[in-house]
Amino acid sequence: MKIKCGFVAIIGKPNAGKSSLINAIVNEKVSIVSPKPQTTRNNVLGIYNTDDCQIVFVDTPGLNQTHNGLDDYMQKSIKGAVTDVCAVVLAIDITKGITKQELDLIDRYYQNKTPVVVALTKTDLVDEKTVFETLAKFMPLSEKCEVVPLSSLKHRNVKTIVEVVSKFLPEVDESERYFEEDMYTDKPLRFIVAEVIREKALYYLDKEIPHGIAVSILSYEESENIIDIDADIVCDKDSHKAIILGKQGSMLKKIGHAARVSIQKIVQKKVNLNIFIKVKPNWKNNLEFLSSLGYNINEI
Ligand SMILES: Nc1nc2c(ncn2[C@@H]2O[C@H](COP(=O)(O)OP(=O)(O)OP(=O)(O)O)[C@@H](O)[C@H]2O)c(=O)[nH]1
Ligand SMILES: [Mg+2]
Repeated sequence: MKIKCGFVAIIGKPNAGKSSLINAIVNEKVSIVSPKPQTTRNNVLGIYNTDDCQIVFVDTPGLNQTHNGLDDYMQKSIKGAVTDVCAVVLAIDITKGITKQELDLIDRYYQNKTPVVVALTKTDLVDEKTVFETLAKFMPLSEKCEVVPLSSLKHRNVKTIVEVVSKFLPEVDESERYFEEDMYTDKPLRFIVAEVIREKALYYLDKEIPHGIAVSILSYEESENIIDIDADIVCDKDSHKAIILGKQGSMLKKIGHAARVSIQKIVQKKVNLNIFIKVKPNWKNNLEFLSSLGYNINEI
């Protein structure tokens, strides 16, 4: 039997709603989400499987300028993601409007003959009039891209974007699926667990601190009824360590509790989670440490 099969990259500005969209498409938490920009740090796959199609969506870090080893890696991840894809989904937050950078990107992909589908995200935050007005702005671009207004939060039009994207996939023999049909991501659970801890830290911490942390899983032991996990939150400075810990450990407790609840939902098992805080100055430029986090620097 023939099926539609291929890779599709999801790109866009930080905070545009890319990770929320990939999670909504595969109906699983494959990529973490937070109100702070630059949440996603590496390419994460969300694999959409049906009997007659397999679409491998690639979530990417937000488009941004580079400053250090980690930023550089994040931007290279985007470039890596858009080579050899059947189509690109460009996520644009409808509450923010369209920028020149986004229009230029659409042009560039059009010239490269890479199909672009614009996902106008977060439509639940605006009224219908704004949706129509924004759609009207895309009318002159109808040759260059298709546009789907949607809400990942309300699961509105998520199916539609999958249908639109699937038009651009080649038909291949069923045996040529890239992944087994029951796989919905390429990342091991260990990685997702580390990311969920980072997600909660991003949620509770303010200012520059969330962007200065990494999460490293020290041990992950699964028995019949429980999973024991030890993890480090790694930060740059002693002053940050004090903030992450909070008064009498209150901040760390909040992060740990929220992470445990969320991890239990994902693994469907009781979880015992111990989090420690470590100071590792300049870790963002430490390539060996970045590799140990699962950011596969050499693969890009
Ligand atoms: N109301 C509403 N909020 C949304 C929707 N999609 C995403 N958000 C919110 O927008 C914020 C950013 O979402 P993410 O999915 O993390 O955005 P992203 O593009 O992956 O961000 P980076 O990884 O930082 O580039 C979060 O607070 C989400 O809850 C939506 O459909 N409706
Ligand atoms: Mg993201």
